[in-house]
Amino acid sequence: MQRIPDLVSSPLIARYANNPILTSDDVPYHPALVFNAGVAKFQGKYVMVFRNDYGDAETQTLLPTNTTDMGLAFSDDGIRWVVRPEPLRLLDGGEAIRCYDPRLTVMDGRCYMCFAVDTPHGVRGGIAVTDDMERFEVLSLSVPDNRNMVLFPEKIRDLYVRLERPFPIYGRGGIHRFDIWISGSPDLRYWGDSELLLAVEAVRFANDKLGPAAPPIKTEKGWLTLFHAVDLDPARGKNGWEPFWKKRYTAGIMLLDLDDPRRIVGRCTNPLLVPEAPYEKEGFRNDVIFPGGMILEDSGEVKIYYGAADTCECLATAHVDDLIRLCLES
Ligand code: BMA
Repeated sequence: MQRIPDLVSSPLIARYANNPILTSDDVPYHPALVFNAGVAKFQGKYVMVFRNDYGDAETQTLLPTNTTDMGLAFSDDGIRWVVRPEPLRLLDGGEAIRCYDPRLTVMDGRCYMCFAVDTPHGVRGGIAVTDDMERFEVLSLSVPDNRNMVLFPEKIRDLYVRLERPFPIYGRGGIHRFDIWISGSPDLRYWGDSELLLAVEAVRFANDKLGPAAPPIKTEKGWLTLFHAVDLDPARGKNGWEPFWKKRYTAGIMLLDLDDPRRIVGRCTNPLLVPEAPYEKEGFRNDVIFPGGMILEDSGEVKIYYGAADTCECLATAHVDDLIRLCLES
């Protein structure tokens, strides 16, 4: 495996000065970790669904049962959040052990949520829809192992489109070599026409796996699309709360063709955001940036929401024109 050298964030992106924007202290039911949120503008407010993991931050331990659920928060400015007193109820019964890593897409006035579901028979990718952020109807669950699904905010050539990240262990030689795929559906329930979109070996700051990040946003030049990229370095050893953690998660950015998102129009060859701030470098898992939400404001500002160190939720901003230029010129 090729070791990836030190990386730096693009100068075109700025971290919000008062990061993190959401931590476990903001959540009334006391999770130990709050991270990997999906964010959207819905019914006149910013809405956020975030991941909660339970345990004890003082002793740096999680509950042995790996207890995880998702919480809900609302905001008027996308920065200061009011958290709902109870976590969401999504899948009760069946094989679901836990649901996590939500991504939100507003389409035709409804809010869709993609999420991962752990089951005893593998990880499934779920898609649910809500009209009130309280009752969710689950529309589909993939076969295992699949996750990191994100929905485009409109149909393209009459089909709904999603990005996803299956985990083909057997077919990739028994090691982590996981890529981003794209699929279409007439109804958000039956998915097909699946194709490889971006392979891990094409990204020079990854040597392990890739995954879709926030749902793409529409721009004049194409679908602006974030992804996460993972590199592994066996020398990393003890890192974070666990006995060892050898991965680093960075964020990359690309532009997909508006009429045919299976075509990459441009991609920045360097990462957009790399763990550098203390809240990204140290936490439950050190050196993790995991974007799950991206909002294009009328001013041209793009808000990027990301989980930092699997511990808290953060915000970074950039101008949409700069992000497009990064994709087209590097
Ligand atoms: C991935 C997912 C994310 C997590 C990341 C870093 O595989 O489990 O939820 O943020 O690892 O630990």
